[in-house]
Amino acid sequence: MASQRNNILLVTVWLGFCMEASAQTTTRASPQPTSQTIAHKTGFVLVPKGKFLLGKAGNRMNPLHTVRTDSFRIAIYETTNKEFAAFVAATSYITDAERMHNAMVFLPGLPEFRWIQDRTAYWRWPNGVTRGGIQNKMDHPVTCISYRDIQKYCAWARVRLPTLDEWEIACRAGSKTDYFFGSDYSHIGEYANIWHRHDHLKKDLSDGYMYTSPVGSFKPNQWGLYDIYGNVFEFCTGKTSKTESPTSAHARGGSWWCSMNTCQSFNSYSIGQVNVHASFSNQGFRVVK
Ligand SMILES: [Ca+2]
Repeated sequence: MASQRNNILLVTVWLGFCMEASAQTTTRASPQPTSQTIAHKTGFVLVPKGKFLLGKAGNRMNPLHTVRTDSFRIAIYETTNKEFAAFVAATSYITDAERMHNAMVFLPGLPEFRWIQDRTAYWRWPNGVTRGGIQNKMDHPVTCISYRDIQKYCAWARVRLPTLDEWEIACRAGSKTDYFFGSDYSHIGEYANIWHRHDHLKKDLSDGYMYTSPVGSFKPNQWGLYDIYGNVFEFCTGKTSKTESPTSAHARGGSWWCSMNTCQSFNSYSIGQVNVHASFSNQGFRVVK
């Protein structure tokens, strides 16, 4: 019970950060690589080294800041159930949710910001065993995996998570606005699987998917990256302050659960926060190499 309370607190804190981050309104400028330098190779986009202005004026977790980065390649798609299944088949890895029975899931009808702990949920049953598995969802992003689980996957696959800055550089694709497609929120449904209803009391199937969608189901950003917003929150490495807890991890881009009235994190600057051992059915990842 204490664990459940802690997880509820975690999601509340995490989503609270999302709300705070997304409440800011100023835009920034950032230089962008030319389109000729962006090459698509075997599922990755090459981002050349450069100097970028990221963040948002007034945002506590992600203020305006300039970074210089080396080139990196970032996956076009979020990591899928099929890819994670290959990792588990090769290593017999047992995830945090399987060991700790602490996965948090969502059901329509819950008040805003409330999720429930389901001891049966883990990546093969991301919403609990009574709500179906991933048999027909192998091309969906893997969920119910923790930040610690992802470190093990990345070591096996010889990839890594993007840093907070790398993720934002790739997300923005040279854009200077709150969204890579501009400042008009009304276009979000073209690019992202999100929650379109005012609240979460009833199902929302208005874009075809209440939970996750197959990766690449919506339009990509300017650099050809799909599901940068929505579908699942994407874990990144790095901290937002020197005093941050070592048990804190960050994820970006919002998820299928996020609506304009709740977390709002389907944008280029918001940074979410969650415990490194927590598992949610709206959290996943995208890799870099
Ligand atoms: Ca949706």
